[in-house]
Amino acid sequence: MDCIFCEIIRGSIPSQKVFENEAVYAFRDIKPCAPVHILIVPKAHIASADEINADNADAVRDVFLAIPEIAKAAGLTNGYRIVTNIGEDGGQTVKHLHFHLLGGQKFAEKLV
Ligand code: DGP
Repeated sequence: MDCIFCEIIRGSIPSQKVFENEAVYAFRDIKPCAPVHILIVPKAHIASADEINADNADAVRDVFLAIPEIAKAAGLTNGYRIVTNIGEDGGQTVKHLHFHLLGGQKFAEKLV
């Protein structure tokens, strides 16, 4: 399977890793949209949040357990935003479930 994030997790494509455990990998986004822009991905290949089910939901749990540690290590003591894009209308470009951790600024726009 051709998946750029699986290759990043394997190390065959280089990345600026900020966190790793047995289930989760986190690295700096190549096109940052904020002073801190980290991608947090489960190591298991899941195409998007639309593919989450009872058999693979642990991957999401593992990601969210890692988020506070990643945010703290990035110095985000005043809050941050987590975003996941899903499918065409959601603007997803990489078909491996990932969560954008955005911070280091106060976001002016509130989508929701
Ligand atoms: P999304 O549009 O939600 O699917 O986000 C995909 C993000 O992945 C986008 O912000 C750019 C980032 N990205 C794509 N290719 C690479 C890569 O090779 N390395 C890194 N670090 N980030 C990448």
